[in-house]
Amino acid sequence: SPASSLLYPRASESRDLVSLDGIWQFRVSPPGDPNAGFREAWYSARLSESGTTIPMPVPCSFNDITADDEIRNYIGWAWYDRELYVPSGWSDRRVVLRFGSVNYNAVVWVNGHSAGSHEGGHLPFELEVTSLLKMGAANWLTVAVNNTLDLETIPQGKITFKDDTTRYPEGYFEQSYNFEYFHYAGIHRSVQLFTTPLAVHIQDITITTNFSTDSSGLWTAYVSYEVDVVRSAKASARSSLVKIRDQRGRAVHFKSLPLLPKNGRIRGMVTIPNATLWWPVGMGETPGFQYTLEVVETADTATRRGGSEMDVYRQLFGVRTVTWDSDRLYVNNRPFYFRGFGKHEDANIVGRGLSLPLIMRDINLIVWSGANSFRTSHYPYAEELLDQTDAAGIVVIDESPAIGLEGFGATLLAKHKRVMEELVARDKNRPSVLVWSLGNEPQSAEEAAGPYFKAVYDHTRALDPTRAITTVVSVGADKDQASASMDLVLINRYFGWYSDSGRAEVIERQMLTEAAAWRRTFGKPLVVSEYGAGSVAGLRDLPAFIWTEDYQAEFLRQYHKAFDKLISTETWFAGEMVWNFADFAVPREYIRPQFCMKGMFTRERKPKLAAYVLRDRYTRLAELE
Ligand code: GCB
Repeated sequence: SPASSLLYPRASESRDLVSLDGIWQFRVSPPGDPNAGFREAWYSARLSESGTTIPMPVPCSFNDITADDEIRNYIGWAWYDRELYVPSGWSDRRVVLRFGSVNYNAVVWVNGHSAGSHEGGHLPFELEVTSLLKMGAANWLTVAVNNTLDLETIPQGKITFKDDTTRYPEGYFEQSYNFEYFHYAGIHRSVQLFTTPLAVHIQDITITTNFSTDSSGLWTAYVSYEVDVVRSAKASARSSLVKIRDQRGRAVHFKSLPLLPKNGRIRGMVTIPNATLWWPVGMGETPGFQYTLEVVETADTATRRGGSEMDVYRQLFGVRTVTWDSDRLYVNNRPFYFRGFGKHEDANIVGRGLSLPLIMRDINLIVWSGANSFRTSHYPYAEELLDQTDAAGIVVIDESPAIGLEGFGATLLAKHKRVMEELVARDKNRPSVLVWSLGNEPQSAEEAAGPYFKAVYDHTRALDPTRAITTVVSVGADKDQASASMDLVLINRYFGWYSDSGRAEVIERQMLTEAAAWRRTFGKPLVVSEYGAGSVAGLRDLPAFIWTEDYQAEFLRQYHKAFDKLISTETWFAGEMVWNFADFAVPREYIRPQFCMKGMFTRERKPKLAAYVLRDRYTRLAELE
């Protein structure tokens, strides 16, 4: 199954990488005829031959690029295509087409031939296209993207047809969502072609780590690895090497492995004496320290050239452990307190599209604020961002796109399990990911939510025994059916905003009462994963008034009073994450003015007053560590 292999596409001496990012051609389906492209086989030639196209950047959301309301709010099949050439030297290579993320459904053709499809935004997929590409000639690549959400997609949405033709045009429908952020769509992350040798390739690598310490305080690391190797029918194994390199590229370990006669999994364990551990920022002298596991697989070929072929892949990893008990989460046996953010992938113009400048700006602002963590609310974020959290020692709660779930039927469960497989396959080697979040704010008071979340938990636990698992909830402790199966309890609370709006004076008491109730009910570590108030940047008042920067700052201070009490009196209060890092786009609605204004930073990443309040607190908490 494709989910078992999602190694990041990395060039090496045996692997070429070609980016297909750039300006593609684009068209949405004609109004009222969503299947026109399939019926008329738009993929059988260049898209521009079956109708008008417009240029569209990839990676990017298509919504905010044009001045056209129809494209901003488009729901249905949107079509992309581009031309591409392949180096002639690729004729004896295996070629894989990889999409970092397409939201939501993607169907792909190469030169008019079906190459495969994928359901679900925010996670990568690979299609082997070796036999579909023409070397030394123009090729064209067509992608049909459908962003329609219903009760059997993850996340869910609803389509309501407005049948009253005295009030709505023929065929008019409304897409609604089980979530409160703008439903950006399109080819959101990079599209790449990469090659491997034909005779042999490294399909997957899984690394887990442990360590011991001796009387002189030196660490010995134990690095376990599994390498999935695939050889072509006629090839035979010649050699299999594993090296571990430190950050300066020095080989600290070298091992020649026994040869596998057949395709399959090679397992091994190596010891690194005097090892350097991976620590979260603020917790050790080496935040974000990583090693590289280098795998070299060589096979004798029976091809016309004879000889042998070699595949090389380099996988970063950190040496660290994650454990938990009924009080806290521990990194390398030391208790970890989350001081973090809820975030979004969201920015002007690019929407949810990959933006490296934005990623670096956000990482720098997170570090500036003194935070040590964030949650990928409400879907998996770009791998390029997680490369930076690994390297900087910023802890990640890695959330699936399962937000606002309801119904909890068998089809949804199967898809949810599949999403967790893809997420774990993609991020399992990342040291910064300490927790899997199965989803955010499901209708977890429904009876069916109990067995449903237990099933998703068990499935995820079997995929990865090494990380904590949670589901972020918003119903009351007396009603919630999900948290009983989780390792950590994460709750979202909006005292002083959605209840007692604008009344900061009741926040502290309510937060303390609430925290105690969750502890009493579940006896597990508790993290407040959302609390936040909207503010319009520049709107000020004294005394503070709802929607001003002053109220947002005061609102935070009141929560912080409660958190400080919990920190000093309770062993089980495990962290706080403010909602939200930055203002972000929301659907068409009247309670928020185009954006959720709860950011510490504006959507342009300029600080509001609250950013300084938070920074003072997080830096102080960091100093106490
Ligand atoms: C929540 C949701 C988050 C929203 C936030 C809000 O509880 O988890 O997605 O953006 O509230 O601002 O309403």
